[in-house]
Amino acid sequence: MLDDVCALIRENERFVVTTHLRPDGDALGSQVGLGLFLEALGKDVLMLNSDSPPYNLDWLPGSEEVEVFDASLHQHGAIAEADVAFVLDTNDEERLGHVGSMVRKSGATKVLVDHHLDPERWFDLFFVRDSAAATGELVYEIIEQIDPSRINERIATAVYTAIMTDTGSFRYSSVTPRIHRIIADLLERGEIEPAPIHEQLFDRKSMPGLRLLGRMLNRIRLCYDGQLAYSVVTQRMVEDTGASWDDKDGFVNYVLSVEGVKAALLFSEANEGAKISFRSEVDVRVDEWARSFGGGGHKNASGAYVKRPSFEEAIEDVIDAADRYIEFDDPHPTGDGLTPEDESYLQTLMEAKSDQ
Ligand SMILES: [Mn+2]
Repeated sequence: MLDDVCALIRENERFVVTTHLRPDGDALGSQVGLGLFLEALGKDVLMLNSDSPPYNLDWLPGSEEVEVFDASLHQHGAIAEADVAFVLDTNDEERLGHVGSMVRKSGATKVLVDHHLDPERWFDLFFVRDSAAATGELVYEIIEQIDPSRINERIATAVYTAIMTDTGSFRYSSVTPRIHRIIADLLERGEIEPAPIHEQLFDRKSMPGLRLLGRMLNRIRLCYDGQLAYSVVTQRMVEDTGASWDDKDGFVNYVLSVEGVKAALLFSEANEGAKISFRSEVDVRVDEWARSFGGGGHKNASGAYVKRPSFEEAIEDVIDAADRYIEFDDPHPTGDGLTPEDESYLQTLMEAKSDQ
């Protein structure tokens, strides 16, 4: 697999590198890291996406080279003439937007570099490992095998960003000593520092986004004896605060951070039903639960889009199914009065009302 990918890179000249819609840090970092590396080897490279980079990644050096698909002659030509097309961080044609069908139909050798389960079968070559912490880890392995001395400041920053964002700043269960050795190598060879990268990514929040966060925090509910928490982002909340839907990225982690909570959900109001983020602590799985509602993802981080006549029905159905997929501990024996969980539950209910 890795050997085959490296042989393809050595033997070919024209490359297209693409990634998924609404690219996140791993998607864009992996794409730019691999794209710049190929350029450093003297290859002809087109980095092409259906979506432009989100505002929290627009600073990433090299991202200005990523073209947004516009159906131009030059882009059609580059795809038609490409020897190799790399698809990164998604294994699903639809998640590539308009670029997907063009790449799939092209005569290029199609290579999937990814860490998600159940890839579609239309690729010619698979460099896939679902235990990889990030697609960026796999990109590093390609670079490492071919010529790690090419790692410069821009390549290091891109691959660092990929791995850091997909590991929740190096804290998920996917983080191994090997990941830290990779990061050490990137810091050394690229002569980069972590602090400015973290500042660019995490310390540029907008006021409307923070107000939306406040509303969301007010609406956290606990159930299953305080072991499951959920909250909502509604159309109305987004409009009232002047935030954008992108601002809710990462909100679900606050819901999971409540003490005693094993699994957390964030429901975002959609036209028919809800978009749902599932998160869980290390020894609890949410992927099967998400899959049972037509979604998917990783063990501790999944998503689904549940269609129902109303937002509330979607919430109810998903919450009701929780104990089929999660083993909750027996409820603590309760004495007189409310448990702390009940009290905070009532508190949030009251606050939510007065906050309407
Ligand atoms: Mn990823």
